[in-house]
Amino acid sequence: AWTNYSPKPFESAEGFGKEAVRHIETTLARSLYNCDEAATYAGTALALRDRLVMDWNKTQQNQTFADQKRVYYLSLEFLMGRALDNAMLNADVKDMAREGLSQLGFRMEDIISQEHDAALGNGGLGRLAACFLDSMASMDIPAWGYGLRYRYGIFKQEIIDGYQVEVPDYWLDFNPWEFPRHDVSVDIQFYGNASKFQDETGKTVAVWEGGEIVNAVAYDVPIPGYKTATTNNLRLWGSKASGGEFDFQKFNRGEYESSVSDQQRAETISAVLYPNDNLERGKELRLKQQYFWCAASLYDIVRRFKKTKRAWKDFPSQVAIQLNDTHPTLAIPELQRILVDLEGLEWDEAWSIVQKTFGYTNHTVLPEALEKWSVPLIQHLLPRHLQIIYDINLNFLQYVERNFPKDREMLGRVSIIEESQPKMVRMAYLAVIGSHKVNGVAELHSDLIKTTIFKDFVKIYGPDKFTNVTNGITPRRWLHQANPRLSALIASKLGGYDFLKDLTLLHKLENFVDDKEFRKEFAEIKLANKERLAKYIHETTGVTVNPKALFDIQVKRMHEYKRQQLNIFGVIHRYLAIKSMSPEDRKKLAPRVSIFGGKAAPGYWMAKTVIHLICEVGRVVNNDKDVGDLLKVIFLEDYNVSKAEIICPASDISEHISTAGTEASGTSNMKFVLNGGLIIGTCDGANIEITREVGENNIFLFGNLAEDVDDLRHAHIYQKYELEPSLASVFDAIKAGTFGDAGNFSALVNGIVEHGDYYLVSDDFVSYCKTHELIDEAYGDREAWVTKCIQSVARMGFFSSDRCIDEYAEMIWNVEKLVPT
Ligand code: 26Q
Repeated sequence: AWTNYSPKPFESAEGFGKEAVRHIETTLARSLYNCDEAATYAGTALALRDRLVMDWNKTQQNQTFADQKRVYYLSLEFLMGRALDNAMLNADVKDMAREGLSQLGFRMEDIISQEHDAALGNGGLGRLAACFLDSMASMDIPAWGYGLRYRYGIFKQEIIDGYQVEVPDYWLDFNPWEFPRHDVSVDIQFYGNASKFQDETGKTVAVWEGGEIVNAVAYDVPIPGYKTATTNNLRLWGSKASGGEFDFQKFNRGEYESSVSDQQRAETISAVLYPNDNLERGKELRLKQQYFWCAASLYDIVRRFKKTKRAWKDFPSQVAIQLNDTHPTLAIPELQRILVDLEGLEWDEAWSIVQKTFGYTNHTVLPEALEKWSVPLIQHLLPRHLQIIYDINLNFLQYVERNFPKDREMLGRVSIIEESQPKMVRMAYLAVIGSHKVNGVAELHSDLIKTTIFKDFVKIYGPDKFTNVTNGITPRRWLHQANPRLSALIASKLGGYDFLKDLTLLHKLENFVDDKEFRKEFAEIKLANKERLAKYIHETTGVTVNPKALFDIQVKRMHEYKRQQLNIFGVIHRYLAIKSMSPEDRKKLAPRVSIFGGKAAPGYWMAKTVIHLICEVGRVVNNDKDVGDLLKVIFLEDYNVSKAEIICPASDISEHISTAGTEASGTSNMKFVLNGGLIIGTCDGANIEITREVGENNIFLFGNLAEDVDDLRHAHIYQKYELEPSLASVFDAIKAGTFGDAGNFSALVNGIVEHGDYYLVSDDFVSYCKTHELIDEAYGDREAWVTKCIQSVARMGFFSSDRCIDEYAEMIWNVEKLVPT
């Protein structure tokens, strides 16, 4: 427990400073005379790391000897952001370190910002995995994350002449947070042939031979919990050629080039994160990444289990594996293969172990995001796994046939194999069949998967296999770290920082909603956070924005379903309104800053078009003398975790405006409200539950409901309809070249006017604009506004990722805490 947890190896600012200096002089071999911020960051990180490592070793030793169940969270993405600030706060030594750094002549903020984000993820799914790691460690849950050690994380985004340009993110130059474990390595097989034969006893056995071998090397990252000694492990696999640097035999035969190219081919597997968010694109390398990581992780997990000398039937009482989306689904046939082919278990016994071990989290209902791999590709790369998948399917379909003899159609619908040309393996179905629980990530989403993509499976398995775990965020990073002043204000009223470990305690803030001093301080903090963002905007874009204006922010991956286009059309509508006003009327208007940020997948042309439109509108509006402070339009380059930490505390309104039924949950909605901002949003994902918590008066909802989306889409195709005049005038302005060459945007406009408006922008446009007028009005009554914000913060307790982890631990993993001793 924290109470008998003694901080070592340093206990004072001076002690910390000495440790940092020692590392700068010895570990880095740098003279203090040319010690810059980069070297100081390194020294600080290494000093902190020393104390982290002590707790880490102890935790791992404890977990090994405790002989209780562990959770393994398999995710191809961990969007960690920076580690230093988080590690200092979790160990509760930030103030000490700040003092130590200032004695050395440095400012804490400058040192923290030296660190490169660990950007091993695309967006929501990857950040969720990072929040879960923080919560599991903070709650003393014995858990490991398993992922890939990408040499290049998500690309860096530059905006050049209003267009996105992708720049590689080489982040491993200096990474003090990872520990290479060259002694922990696994050979992973690809390609080759699978065959079956009868052994002496007449039993059928399968062998997988030949092909190529790639070596997986473990890199471990410590995950400290908040105010606990528990420090869990994140194990990332790097790929390298099997048998060392390069093939010496080839080298000696003079085949130098081909031995180097073998090595490069192996290293390619963990070279780069696929930059698609919510889009499935079947490339062989992606499938190789998936198998490489699943196989290495399972080998590791099984090896650890075998050391306990327990019977195989105990495996599910020692191991819970959570699949973060379908990306790790190959772990299911891989565990079956290990148990049957390598360990000699009977098929049925093995399969029962497999099903009890896995849980599967679904993050999407978008058809284009549902993972499918072609049968010929799997046959080529993983011939034995294809056999196993076919056997799993056969058993499953026989079971369905026995139980639903009258529904012949069902067999084709639920088969893991889609009978297309070529045949495809439906990974989501395999994940459902191989798991004991399937969960969605918000109530609406969990209901939707039961009535759409997994409808037949609810009939087959019954409704209890399907459940909901509404997403959450870690209050340590997203309140305490991103908004230290608000965190301190809350602590001053609640009598300490306990709320950071039990976020429901925030409800006590309601007692202070009429407290004048508290309200004033709350409003001042928001303004200070807006000033910090305004400064950042000025430094990075050159545009001056008024911190007193209403900050309206939409930051998230660029995607048509998230509807940044709806937002920018609304901004154009506002611009046209301002232009047509008399100077007197303009004086009555509330000034606004519309802020956008987010990356588009490199091949997603429509998303890039929306970025370009936002930039062009910004260029025109920000330079229009008629407009002045009334409207500014900003596109912030390279949105990532560390930028989110500056952006989220600075919003008055944030936009979560996906077409109803398309956003599984959303998690930035939670970050913005927790930081004292309000939401404009559709009835989608977690917005619905946020509304239930904060109250309808504290959120600005608009737009059509999920249940009406099908009919509306149908109407667009089969009925003639008139474009709303307000949206028509926005399109007229675009077509007139107001924002540069109209041809640049014709596909965007035509998608709505001529091609069915799939995301229903035109259906929601009028209510969207009306709702923004309500927001202007509400913001005019600043006292009432502050009340809404405070009430909202007070009611956000539900959205802590600690609550999610409790639910997973209880309903899905059946795992107990292991409190450090
Ligand atoms: C799949 C195949 C090949 C290449 C890439 C992919 C791929 C990669 C990333 C598919 C999907 C993703 C990411 C999905 C994602 O981030 N989903 C979001 O998950 C959040 C956490 O649950 C939710 O809050 C969001 O609503 C959901 O969009």
